[in-house]
Formats: sequence, structure tokens, C-alpha cells
Amino acid sequence: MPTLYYAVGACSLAPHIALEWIGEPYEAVKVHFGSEELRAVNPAGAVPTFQEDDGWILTQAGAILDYLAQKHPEAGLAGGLDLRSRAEAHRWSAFFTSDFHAAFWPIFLPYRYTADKGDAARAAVVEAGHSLVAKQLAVLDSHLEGREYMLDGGRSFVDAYSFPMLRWAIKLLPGALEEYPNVQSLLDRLAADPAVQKVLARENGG
Ligand SMILES: N[C@@H](CCC(=O)N[C@@H](CS)C(=O)NCC(=O)O)C(=O)O
Repeated sequence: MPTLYYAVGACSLAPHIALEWIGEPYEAVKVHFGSEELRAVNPAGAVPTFQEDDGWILTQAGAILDYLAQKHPEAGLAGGLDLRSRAEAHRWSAFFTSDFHAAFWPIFLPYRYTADKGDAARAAVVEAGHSLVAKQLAVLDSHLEGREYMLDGGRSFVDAYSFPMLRWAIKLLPGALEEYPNVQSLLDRLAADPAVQKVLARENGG
């Protein structure tokens, strides 16, 4: 059975949601970052890691999401099929990988961004992370004006990709999503989805 290795609440939540939307059998295995079990399938020790039933392994959230959407066209998660729709899907997938996800690193791992071990230096890095996240939320909010989902034509794998990061933002950003009503609406829409709720309950041991 296809297997997703995930960590609770991490970016692996995105392919976890996509698998649930697709509705075909899969196994979800909870792992810890860098654990021996995880490194046996992905030497980077990171999630998400996806394994097909013939043993083939795919890493990188954007690649896994795109692969799942292409593998299951019947689920309608790929967005449109014309050249520009494909480009839009890649554009926003890249945004979540490179711009939005990366904006959280200084908040999650401030010690990687300063050699100064003091609390003030650490707090300054975290604050810089908050600004980075806010910048990306403004981009997202403007894109979502007048839209229900990230891509034309309804729900797609890109919306699944947004979900873990929007949860991080609402928890970590001073002011949460107050200044980003369109982003808040997307988060609310996804949080109300029964498949999303099922995955959250599973990840949290429910
Ligand atoms: N570029 C990778 C990043 C994966 C990543 O860094 N995942 C985090 C969780 S959100 C992780 O596993 N961190 C643990 C580590 O790198 O040791 C992707 O998009 O899949």
C-alpha cells in the first residue's frame, strides 16, 4: 500500500490531506524528525516522505502533491490541464515551498540564523521571521481576493499545501490572521472539510 511518513502538524499534513481527498487506500506512518525509521527511507530525516507499494520513494512536499494529483486525475486536484493552468499550479506550489515554508525557519529554528547564543539575538531572528511570514501572507491575501481556492476551477493540491502553513501562521504570528481576511477564509474553508478533520484527528491520535 502507498505509505506516507508524517510528523504531527508538519508540512506532511499537506499530502496527508491530499491522500484523504483522493480516497484510495494508503498507510500513514507517524515518525519523528531524523529518527532511524525515517532515515531508513529518507536520508534527510525529513517529512513528508512517500513510498509507493513497489518501494519507490518520493520526497519534497510539492513533488509528492503534484505526483498524487497527476496519478489520480479522477480526484480533480491538479487544477486545469492547459499550459497556463499547469504553470499556475507550479507557481503556487513553488511559493509554498520556497517563500512561505522558508519564512517560518527563523521562527522554528532561530539558532540556525545567528551565532549569538543570547536571548536578544534569538528574539530578533524570530521577529525577522514574523516579518517574513507577514510578507508572504500579504501576497497570499491579495491573490485570494474574490477566490474560494488557490487555483481556478476549485479545490486542488495547492490548497492542501497551504493548510499546514496557515495553521502555523495563526499560532505563531502576533495578530494571527487578523490582517488577512481572505487567508482566514481559506483556512476556515479547509478546516471545515470533513477529510481535513479526519486527518487532523488521526495525526493528533483521535
Ligand atoms: N523542502 C522539503 C522540506 C521538508 C522539511 O523540512 N520538513 C520538515 C517538517 S515541516 C522536517 O521534516 N524537518 C525536520 C528536519 O529537517 O530535520 C519539502 O518541501 O518537503
